[in-house]
Amino acid sequence: MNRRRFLRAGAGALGILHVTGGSVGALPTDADPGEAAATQPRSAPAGLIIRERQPVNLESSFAAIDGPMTPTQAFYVRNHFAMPQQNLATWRLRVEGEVERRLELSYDDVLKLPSRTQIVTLECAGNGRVYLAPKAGGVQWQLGAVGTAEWTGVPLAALLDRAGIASQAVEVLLEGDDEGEPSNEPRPAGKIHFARSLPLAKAREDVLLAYRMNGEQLTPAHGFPLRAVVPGWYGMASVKWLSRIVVTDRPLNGYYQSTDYAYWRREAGLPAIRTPIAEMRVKAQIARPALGEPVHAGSLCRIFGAAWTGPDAEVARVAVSTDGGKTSQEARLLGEAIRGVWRLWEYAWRVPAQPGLAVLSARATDSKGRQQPLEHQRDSGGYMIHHVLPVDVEIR
Ligand SMILES: Nc1nc2c(c(=O)[nH]1)N[C@H]1C(S)=C(S)[C@@H](COP(=O)(O)O)O[C@H]1N2
Ligand SMILES: [Mo]
Repeated sequence: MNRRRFLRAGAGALGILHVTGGSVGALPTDADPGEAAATQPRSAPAGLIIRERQPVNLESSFAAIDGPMTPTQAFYVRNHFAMPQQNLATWRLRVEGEVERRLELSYDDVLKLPSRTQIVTLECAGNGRVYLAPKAGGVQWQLGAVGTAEWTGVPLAALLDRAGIASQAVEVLLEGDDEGEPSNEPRPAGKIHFARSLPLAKAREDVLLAYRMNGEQLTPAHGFPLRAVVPGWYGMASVKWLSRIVVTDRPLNGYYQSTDYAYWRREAGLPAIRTPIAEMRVKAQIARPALGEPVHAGSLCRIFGAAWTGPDAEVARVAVSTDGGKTSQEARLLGEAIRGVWRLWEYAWRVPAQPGLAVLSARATDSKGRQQPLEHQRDSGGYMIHHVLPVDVEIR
């Protein structure tokens, strides 16, 4: 399915349901407009909320989504360190380790390779962290550390083929050019680069090394000149400012897949295996009405949002509840299912005639039968937050 059809499908479907009497025309641009206003300096890029200044961490307003694609200037930014200066004249991408031929490519060399264009949704593994109780450390994201863009670049598989993978290869390490001192213990001494390792099978399957985002040159914040895009995996795998690829003959256990971006997998009921976070978990988010947003008594209110899951499945259904989870109804899935891409959905809610509070929730199930849990799984720490999040709205 091409981009134009995808865009038309999403945008067209969004226009079908006409809401009368609701407050859709006067929506806040963030789930927590008060806080957004307080933390938004004049220099903030339009449509983004500052979560951290140094390093820069910005989230988009999930309540403001109005179609399947996230414009680049509204796409969340997640940085662990200061953004590295990149000089195209001296920039090189190195491919080394368990390969037959080491490669060293200039930016022009990369642009000359056969390219592919693909729509992919990225979600930060910490998206939704602010809603955890007890609180988890880290950037306090609301719903906006997720977005969907069209990426153009070189398939990682093509580069690996050029280099020639040795038979003993098992993982592919992607290293970014940014560096700094990580914060969580245990940690290595001094500065390290942001880096993540992928199993060889995933690296060869569908990973893209992108230099364009939404039809334009990749911006510095999103990894210029080159970044990985790993479909269906949480965002930490999509290494920005990519400068080195190392093929390894054993699984790596780097800081960003053991201390950080890892969780406790249980074996015989025991939290036994520290496991790197990988595939996205099935999840639906309500964009509108936003938290605390008033809706008109007796009106027809359009509840809508997006849902996504891991790379091996599609969103099969989204069940919407307007009574705190007692009963639920099927939402209508919009557009077409594309693996690795979120799917917008909507539900026409007849708002009760009596003023009061209503508790809305959405619960997604994917084509592999996986369903969102009702509670956060504590072994995941502050990551993979995909439990059902009720949204309180006021009926006026
Ligand atoms: N080099 C580098 N790559 C990185 C990061 C980083 O800090 N440095 N952050 C990762 C994380 S945690 C996420 S969620 C995504 C965010 O991509 P974005 O900033 O383009 O939205 O980039 C990933 N790639
Ligand atoms: Mo992330």
